[in-house]
Amino acid sequence: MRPRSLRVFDLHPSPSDFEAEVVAGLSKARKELPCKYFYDAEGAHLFEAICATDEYYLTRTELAIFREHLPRIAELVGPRAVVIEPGSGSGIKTRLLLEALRSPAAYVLVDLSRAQLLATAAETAGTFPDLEVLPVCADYTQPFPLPEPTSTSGRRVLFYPGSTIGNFDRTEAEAFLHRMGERLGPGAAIVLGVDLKKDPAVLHAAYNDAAGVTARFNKNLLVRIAHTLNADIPLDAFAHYAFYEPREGRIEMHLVSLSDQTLRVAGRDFVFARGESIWTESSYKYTRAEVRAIAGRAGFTTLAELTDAEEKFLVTVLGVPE
Ligand code: AVI
Repeated sequence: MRPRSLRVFDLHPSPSDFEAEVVAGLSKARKELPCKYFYDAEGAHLFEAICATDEYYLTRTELAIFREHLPRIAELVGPRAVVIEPGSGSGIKTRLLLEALRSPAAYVLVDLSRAQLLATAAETAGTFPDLEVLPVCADYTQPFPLPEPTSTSGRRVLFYPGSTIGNFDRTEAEAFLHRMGERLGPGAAIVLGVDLKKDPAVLHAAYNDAAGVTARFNKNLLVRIAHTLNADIPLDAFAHYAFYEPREGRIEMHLVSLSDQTLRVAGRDFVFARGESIWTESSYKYTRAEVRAIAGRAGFTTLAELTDAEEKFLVTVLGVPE
């Protein structure tokens, strides 16, 4: 059967958003950059490489949970589901979910990177010819349209794996879940992957892999700024620095300036003292009880909590009460 043609919903996120957010972030007293900008083509490739490192247990642990528990998830979700995935996500996890569900009606994928979005959409449409694939090019942290499938459909299911929720701070994570619950409506579900709190040494290693892939991923943000915003940034003048902060329950990732230096970015000068950092990402870790509590406050009931034997990672299925 021939795949259907793709209906693309394009909100035209513009390059000037990137420039404005980089300038705003570097202008702060404590410099920071939004982690959503890691994922240009090279960043997406480096992230895939991180997922394959021995130290970054998150991806393979979550995949193993999915492989073991997908029949249960499919039963909870029911037939003719509309699967909505914010962010590019790992193709493997989405494919496993779509294969496990009973006659899913549609797949709505939302991503900032148009090229990546269209490539994933075309690939999914080729693999699942009966599925309506509805790509939305937008920043999903902002309001975006939720296209309706043309055929009759069942539950709306937000698929948010990979502990991407951890890249929001705790207040933002709760607000995001709350907003999504309201958008999706009564009866909808969320399949959410969350990294759990554990031995800090294990967490530390996951963000400081021996081969230096995470360091390259972090520094790639500077490469992107250099290319896109016409800046001259000496990469060896910054160090990758990631550590676990147990009181906040988060990994903090920084780029630390190794000298006094001034960077000219988008026609402006940004002065760095030696040792000054740009905070590039937080990855919050949760206990099972914290996930349940945040989900409850956001208006969800917990339908299932699925973990690996060592409780490294949690996949929770949440429902919006009817
Ligand atoms: C996408 N996100 C959940 C990853 C994380 O673990 O926070 C991104 C990442 N950063 C460093 N390594 C992986």
